Amino acid sequence: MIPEKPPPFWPKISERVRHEAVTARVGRILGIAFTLCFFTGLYSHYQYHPTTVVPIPSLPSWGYRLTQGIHVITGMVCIPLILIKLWSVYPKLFSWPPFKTMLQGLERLSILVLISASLVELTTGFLNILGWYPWPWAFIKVHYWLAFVIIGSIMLHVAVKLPIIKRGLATPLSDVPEQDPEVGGITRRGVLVAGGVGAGIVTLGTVGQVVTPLQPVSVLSVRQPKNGPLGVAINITAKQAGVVKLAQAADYRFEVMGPKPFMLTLTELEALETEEKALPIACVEGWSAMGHWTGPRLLDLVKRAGGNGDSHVHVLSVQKAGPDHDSKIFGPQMRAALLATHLNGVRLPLDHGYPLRLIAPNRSGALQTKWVSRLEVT
Ligand SMILES: Nc1nc2c(c(=O)[nH]1)N[C@H]1C(S)=C(S)[C@@H](COP(=O)(O)O)O[C@H]1N2
Ligand SMILES: [Mo]
Repeated sequence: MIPEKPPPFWPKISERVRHEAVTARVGRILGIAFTLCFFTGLYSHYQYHPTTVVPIPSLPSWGYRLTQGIHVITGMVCIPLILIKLWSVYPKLFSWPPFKTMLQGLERLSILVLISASLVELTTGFLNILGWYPWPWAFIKVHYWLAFVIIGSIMLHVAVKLPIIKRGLATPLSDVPEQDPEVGGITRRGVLVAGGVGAGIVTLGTVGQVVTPLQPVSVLSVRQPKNGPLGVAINITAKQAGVVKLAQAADYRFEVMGPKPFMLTLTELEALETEEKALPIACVEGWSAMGHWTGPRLLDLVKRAGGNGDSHVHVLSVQKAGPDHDSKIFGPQMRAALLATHLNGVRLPLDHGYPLRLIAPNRSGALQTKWVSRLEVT
């Protein structure tokens, strides 16, 4: 008598449901998500390295909030999508011998580059959102250059596979078997639903960090945008930045260097003419929160120091080190910026940059320097 085999631990997946019609469709969504992620990423990179030829506009004020929200959400959605895509071609990845012709060998090599670069890009991007950098290399450089490697290998991949992609997209999904009756196990629809639910959870779980009314469902948001003093999140506290004493020092002076340099005490600073603006803080990590900021216009201070609307301003804080301890601003952003003393009608809390912080429209959060003590106008 033949002993009965125990049922398999994993559901058996029929080879027939790994169909090019499925791969092509998942690939199309992945391609759209990656392209959006790529261009919003390039824009974000430009925010940090703008040129005088094309200065960053100040309108719409929520521009960076939108583009960086899209960047982080599309990037996260790529994670479940790439897993389904890999599932749909999985046996092919391990087919043996690795190649029959030189050309085929090169093509498989390019796929290896594409997959590994994408997985590194997505996981490190995700860990960066968590504020965790467990590697020795410079995140931004690697994240930036890998994106080009990926976009290049995607274009190559699409060009090589174009006939199969066309055939796959032309095949109606209803023609693809749901399940191999001889094998049983998980159905094609089952895999797609699981993937769709995964992508949906990721989107809903993060979109609330940009679209604040959806914040309660955003269980995956690392920083809840409204969870902080005066309903605005904190990226780095005064304690973490090591400025608790410096920012509250009795001898604090605000210095403006330029053709006509001047210096103000805290009392003089607080007596300046002010303006109020509703502007978001939009962090590179994807969260953003709206605030009502009040303070003197940067341009007024620049003019008083002998500069004008075309001046470049280096904004420095009492914090002497750290990646975001200073920033540079010019063009429309500079002309629309405030040096805020108040947030939502209240004197700035220490963690939001007391006594003075830069806030400009359509600007990356990391460049909204807190604890400002000095401007250099050129
Ligand atoms: N001096 C200084 N300013 C800074 C930072 C910093 O590390 N040091 N972090 C920046 C970052 S990354 C963000 S997102 C915003 C967050 O501002 P908030 O903490 O008031 O929300 O502050 C910016 N200003
Ligand atoms: Mo940030």
